[in-house]
Amino acid sequence: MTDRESMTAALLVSIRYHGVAVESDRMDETRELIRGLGINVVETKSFTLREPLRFLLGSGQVTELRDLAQALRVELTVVDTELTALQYRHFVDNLGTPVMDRDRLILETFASQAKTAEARLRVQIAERMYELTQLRAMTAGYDQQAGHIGMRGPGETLFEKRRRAKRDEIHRLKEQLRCLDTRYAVKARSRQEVHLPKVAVVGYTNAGKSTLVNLLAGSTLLAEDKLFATLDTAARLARIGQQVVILIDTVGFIQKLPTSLLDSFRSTLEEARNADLLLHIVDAGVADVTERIEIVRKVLTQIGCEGVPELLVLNKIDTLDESRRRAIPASAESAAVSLTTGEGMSSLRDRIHLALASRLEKGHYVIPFSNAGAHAELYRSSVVVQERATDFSWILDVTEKAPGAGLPSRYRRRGRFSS
Ligand SMILES: Nc1nc2c(ncn2[C@@H]2O[C@H](COP(=O)(O)OP(=O)(O)OP(=O)(O)O)[C@@H](O)[C@H]2O)c(=O)[nH]1
Ligand SMILES: [Mg+2]
Repeated sequence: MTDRESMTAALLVSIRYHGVAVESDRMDETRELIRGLGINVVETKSFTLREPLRFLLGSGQVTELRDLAQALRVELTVVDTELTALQYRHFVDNLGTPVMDRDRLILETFASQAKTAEARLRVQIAERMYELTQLRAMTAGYDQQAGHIGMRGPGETLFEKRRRAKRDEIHRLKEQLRCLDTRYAVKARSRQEVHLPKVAVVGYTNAGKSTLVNLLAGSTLLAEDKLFATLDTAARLARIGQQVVILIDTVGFIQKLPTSLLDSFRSTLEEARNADLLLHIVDAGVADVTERIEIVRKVLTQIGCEGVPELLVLNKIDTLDESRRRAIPASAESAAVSLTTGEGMSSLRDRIHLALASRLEKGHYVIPFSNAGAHAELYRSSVVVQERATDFSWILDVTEKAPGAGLPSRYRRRGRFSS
C-alpha cells in the first residue's frame, strides 16, 4: 500500500468511453473518496477511449500524463477505474509517481476509517488478499531477470516466495480475527436467543444508515458526511410503536466494492441474512438512485439475503426540489423520509411495524392483571398488534417470531385474532 501520510497533491485521471454516458455522480464519488483521505486533487485529466488497450492508455497518453505530473509536481496519480495488475505495473513504471486505482482508493478508505481491532484486521486481510491477486504481474520481470543471472537456486521464484509470505500473513491475521470472532459469535448468538425481531439497516455508503439507527434507537453511533464512516456492525434496541426490535447498523456498499473487501467483511453482513426485515436506505438526492439500489441488491443477493423482506427507504428528501419530490412513486414497498427534518418518520415507523407483523406468526393472549411480568414478557418477545382490556385481563393479539419461544404459553388461546 502507498504511504498515505506523505500524499497531498494528486493528479486525477478520468477514463471515459466513446458512446457511454458518464454519471456525474461517479466522479463526485471518486473525489469524495480522495478528499476523505486528505488528498488534494490539483488537476483532472480526462481521456475518452474507444476501448481499453492492454495497458489501458497508449504510450503517447502515458507520456503526456508523466509530463503533466512532473510539471504539477504531484506526489500521486489517481486513476478513476480498476486497473489490471499489468496496467497498474505499467503506470507505476512509467508515471514517476505512486499510482492509486479505484480498488486501492477504496481499500485505503477502509484502512483510514477502521477504528476497532476487528475492522483493522479485516482491512489488513483484504489488503493482503488484494496484493496476492496482483503479485504475479508485480514480480514478473524480476523473476526472469533473477533466474537468468542465477541469483536464486532452482525451486522458489520471487513470485512463489512472496506468495508464500502473503499467504502466511493472511493465515496469521485470520487466526487473530478468529479469536475476536469467537467473542463476536457469542454476542450474535445471544442476540439470536432474545426472541426479538431483528431489523438490519443496509444500503449504499453515506445514505444515512447510522443516522436512521440513531434516530430510531436514540443512540449515538458515528454518523458523518464521509464515505464508509461505519465499518463495524452495531446493534441497538429500538422501540417501534410499543414493540421492541433489534436494529442493526451495517457497513455501506459502493459500486465495484473490491472482492477482497467483500470477502473480508462478509461475516459482519451475516447479521443482515438473519434479519426479519431489511431497511434498505438510499440517498434520494443523487442522480443515480436506481443504479445504487441495484448495486446494493446485487450485493445482498451475493451474501444470501434474497429471502429477507426489504423495505426501501428513500432518504434525504429535504434535498429534492418540488418536481423530484412529486416524481417519487407512492408504493407499499418504499417510504420517503428526511432524517434531518423528521418528515415521513411516523409513516416509516408504521411501515416497519406492518412489515414485521405480516412476517410473523399470529397469537392471541389473555393475561390476568395479576401477572404484569407475563404482559411485559409478551412485549419483549413478540410484536403486539393490538391490546385491549377487560375487567380482569389484558387481551392481546400478537405476532411472534418463533412461535412459543420465550412466551408465557399458558395464556395463549388457540384460534385467530380477536377482532
Ligand atoms: N440533508 C440530509 N442529510 C442527511 C439525512 N440523513 C442523513 N444525512 C447526512 O448524511 C451523512 C451520512 O449519514 P450516515 O448516517 O453517516 O450514513 P451511513 O449510511 O451510515 O454512511 P456510512 O457508514 O459511511 O456508509 C451525514 O452527514 C448525515 O447527517 C437527510 O435526511 N437529509
Ligand atoms: Mg454508517
